[in-house]
Amino acid sequence: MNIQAKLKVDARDGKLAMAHFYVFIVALAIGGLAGLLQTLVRSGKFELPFGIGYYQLLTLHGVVLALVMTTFFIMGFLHAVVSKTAGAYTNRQRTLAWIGFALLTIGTILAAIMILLNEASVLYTFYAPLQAHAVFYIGLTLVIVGSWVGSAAVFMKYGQWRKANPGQTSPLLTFMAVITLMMWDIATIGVATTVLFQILPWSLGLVETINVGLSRTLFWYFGHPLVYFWLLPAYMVWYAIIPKIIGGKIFSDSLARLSFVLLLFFSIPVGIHHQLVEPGIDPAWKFIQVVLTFLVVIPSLMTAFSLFATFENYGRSQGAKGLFGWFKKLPWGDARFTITFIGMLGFIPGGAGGIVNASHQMNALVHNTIWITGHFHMTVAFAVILTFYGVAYWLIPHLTGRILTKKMNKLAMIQGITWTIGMIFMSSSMHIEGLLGAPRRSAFSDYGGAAQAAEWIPYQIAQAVGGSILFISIILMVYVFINLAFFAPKGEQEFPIGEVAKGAEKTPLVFDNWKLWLGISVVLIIFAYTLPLVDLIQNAPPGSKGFKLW
Ligand code: HAS
Ligand code: CU
Repeated sequence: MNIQAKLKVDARDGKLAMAHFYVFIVALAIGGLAGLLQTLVRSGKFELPFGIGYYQLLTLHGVVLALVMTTFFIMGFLHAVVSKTAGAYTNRQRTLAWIGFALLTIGTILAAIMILLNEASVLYTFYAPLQAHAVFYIGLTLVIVGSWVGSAAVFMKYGQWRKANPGQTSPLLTFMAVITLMMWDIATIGVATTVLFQILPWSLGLVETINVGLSRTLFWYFGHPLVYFWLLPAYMVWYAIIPKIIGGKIFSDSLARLSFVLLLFFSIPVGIHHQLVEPGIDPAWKFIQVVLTFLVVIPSLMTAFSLFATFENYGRSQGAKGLFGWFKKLPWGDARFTITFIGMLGFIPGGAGGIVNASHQMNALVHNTIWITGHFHMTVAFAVILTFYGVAYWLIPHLTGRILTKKMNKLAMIQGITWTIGMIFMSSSMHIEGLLGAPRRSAFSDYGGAAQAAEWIPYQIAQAVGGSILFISIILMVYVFINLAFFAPKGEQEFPIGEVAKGAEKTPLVFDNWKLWLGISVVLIIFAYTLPLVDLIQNAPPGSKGFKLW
């Protein structure tokens, strides 16, 4: 075992990470409740009390879960991982990280207030010409700026490590954290640009109209890499932490790094695959970005390959025989493993659905239907979140100096399994209902008794059943979280970090060559976006005034 693996995360950095996780769990509870109520409304059997609007609730659900819960978990996780693998933060780095946390929190509160006041029922996608109160946009901008400040702490730590260890390859998890945040920082420039230069002046009333096509394109320039900002931390766990939990080895350090570098290249110049049915973008650019989208699938296939190799190598080292004998040797009783593994499994249909979405002709069938909602629940709310739960079960006790007891491990297992059942119910019915033509982002309606709409109802009821099971799972999660944070017995919970298989190749130093990686990323972005943006500005139709449809 290397020395680092024995070290605990520095106590002060541990507090920093825990602060993020407290917000994570509150966000999960609030956002989950909103989700439950939505599925109940859409079942047609329930009406919201106290004049709460369906779209207000949907905005709360989307913002609180997709933006707030994920960002807080990810920033907390990355700080913990970097402090653990590259060494404790300096005071300056830690102060920066805390400022980042404060900005995230203030921004979240501002946005939440505007949603609760029903001034911002615009769904989570800042989608012009729907227009929210300016304070909502200011709040979300602070969330982004907060993540920038937090990422500065990570970059500084990485730079310090490089200086202290010349000629050495950086720790794998720190390297992955740097790529994740680099991608995020480049991506958020898009949404920051539309918010600062278009949406804010327009929502403040300084200008009358907005260039909708341009704003949406800048939004999706960010919106696609946003989903990889959720996925990459899960990949960090799959590549570098799960091997240790099962007692195996990382299949290849270089392959893991290469797939992260490819994700940096191809995550950003693909946002137009969300706009395949929008006017104003030349079909040639849609085609090019779809090709790039298929390239971003490759590192995920590499990930699948590498995970299978890790599992199989481990099983065979334990004497497994035959094609799938290794499967039986995996530690199925360990919630840290099993829950995460189910997440990986869910990513197979989740990713396959993404490939359907990205295929132009099929996109025409599924776009704006609830199939898409099914897709992103399968990816982020299933694969990614199950992985985050799996992390919470060892990281929270590690940071609070407690342990995951057998009893809590069992509860954690039930939590993961209820989540799985709930999500399978909900997400598969969404997929099927979408193929039957049911729209996304809409409250219950029988569409004047239309026969087609009647076909959707059984699936909507199945979604409500799934939503209810998911909510039970959230209650269990909150319970286990509180136990691990405050009540579990004191002890030392391991921070599992995998080692590379013996005899594997030495990682080439080129992986720490950021000029090269950033250079290629920027060239790809300029290639994929310059002409579409120029076109959207020069040939824009008259701008749109703001709409408040709620
Ligand atoms: Fe997506 C829409 C295309 C991945 C999330 N996506 C969305 C939206 C969200 C989202 C939130 O091209 C909706 C946004 C909105 O509000 O409008 N998506 C893709 C493609 C991928 C993809 C090509 N999406 C994700 C991930 C997400 C996510 C990841 C969140 C975390 N998506 C689209 C498109 C749209 C879209 C279009 C727009 C649709 C429209 O019209 O609006 C790919 O990256 C997927 C690649 C993944 C794979 C799977 C690899 C499998 C692995 C697991 C291995 C398991 C093992 C264990 C080893 C090819 C790595 C197995 C063991 C055994 C024993 C079997
Ligand atoms: Cu996308």
